Amino acid sequence: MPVRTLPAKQNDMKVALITGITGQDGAYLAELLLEKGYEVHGLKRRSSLFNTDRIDHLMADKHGRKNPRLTNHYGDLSDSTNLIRIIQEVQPDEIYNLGAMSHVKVSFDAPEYTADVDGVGTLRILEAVRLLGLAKKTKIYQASTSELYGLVQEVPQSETTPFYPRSPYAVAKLYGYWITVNYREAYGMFAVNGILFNHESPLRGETFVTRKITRGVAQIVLGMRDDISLGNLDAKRDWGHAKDYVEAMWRILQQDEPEDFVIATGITTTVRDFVRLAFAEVGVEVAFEGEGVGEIARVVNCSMGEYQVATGTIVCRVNPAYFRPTEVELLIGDPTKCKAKLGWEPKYDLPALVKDMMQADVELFKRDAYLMKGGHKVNWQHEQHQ
Ligand code: NDP
Ligand code: GDR
Repeated sequence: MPVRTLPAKQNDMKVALITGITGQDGAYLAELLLEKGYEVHGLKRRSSLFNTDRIDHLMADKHGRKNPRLTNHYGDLSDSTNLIRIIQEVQPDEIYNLGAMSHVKVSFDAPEYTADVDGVGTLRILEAVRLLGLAKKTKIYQASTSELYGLVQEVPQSETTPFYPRSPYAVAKLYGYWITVNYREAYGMFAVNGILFNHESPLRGETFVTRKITRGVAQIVLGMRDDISLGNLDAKRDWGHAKDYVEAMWRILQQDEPEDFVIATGITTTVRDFVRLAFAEVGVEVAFEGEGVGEIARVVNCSMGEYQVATGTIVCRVNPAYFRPTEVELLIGDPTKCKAKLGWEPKYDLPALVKDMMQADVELFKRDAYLMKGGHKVNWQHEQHQ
């Protein structure tokens, strides 16, 4: 008899399909659903390199035995027949549509692809469920975004705030939002939007600003690089922890009635202050001087013996290459509804999030710093930051 580390499928076990399972949220959500006893299926893109780093620990146990409750299927949100086949095979009770070209700045470079995957991709999921006769069985969560609010109409932003998207990404997600509402109203489907404000973690993609900062700060204090270059330091975001936000996604689908929810902390912070907090986490105090493209941050004090960066060193510069053609300046969400109806409360505040990310990135780069000191080359230098 093979030894199983996880129980075999039970008759009452819920089945979930996650698009975007290899992304930040997909990985945390898969972990959460497995803990809750679900059978989990993921939509995974074919890639020329391994792309399951974030979920490898869930796919097999330490002896290499496959997790019988987690199955990945090759597919793509641009491919209707593939989605129909997978949904037919899996017969999911819940679909979490997290797959997307999720980088706002990149969407200006690839607007048509972004519209296809983030906008029409949502339609493909909804239509597959309808065509397969699963409209009454399958609940669908659509990963909507605070980017829908775009140009400020009112603050804090709530479920009733008008949208004014400011990027091809946000316009594509606007379609995803409304087609989800439309299928709910037209066909009585349990199809809902979570309008999530920015959420981050040690698993965050390297080109989003928080992770770019925590990686850069870790590399600076480990002596691997001199500085980091960023774009708009004045942008304000309502940042939470991805672990808390996937819990909210799940709660949204456990409601009796299908409704859309804003998920946010209600606190907003500038990119500049995120930089200050990240350096402070490793005992380095920085001060900003200058303005616009001439703005820099210098080290004014180091309080931890372990990480010394010379006072006066410039550690952050502004590079207009990271500016966006149209920017979203201020996001601050109103979590009143999600707290009242979902009973959702984030466990992480911003300092706890920064601590988690900084600790992970310092640990991640210690080995590379050691190799560099020994004269070896490491491969982070050619990373493209967006
Ligand atoms: P990530 O960029 O980390 O993950 C995106 C996922 O989508 C990856 O698994 C990626 O696959 C997959 N994907 C990309 N293109 C396709 C495609 N054509 N077909 C199928 N899958 C595809 O994003 P997050 O985890 O941060 O976000 C999850 C979702 O939530 C996204 O839809 C995002 O737009 C939305 N969102 C995110 C917020 C945030 O702050 N994180 C806030 C609000 C909304 P691969 O690994 O192969 O690239
Ligand atoms: P955002 O996240 O666009 O809000 O979208 P990102 O971290 O990319 O940018 C946040 C803010 O920081 C400013 N910024 C920089 N951004 C990046 N990436 N790189 C830089 O060097 C830099 N310097 C300053 C940006 O201009 C912006 O104002 C994220 C994604 O996860 C979306 O998928 C999701 O929908 C929204 O959050 C909510």
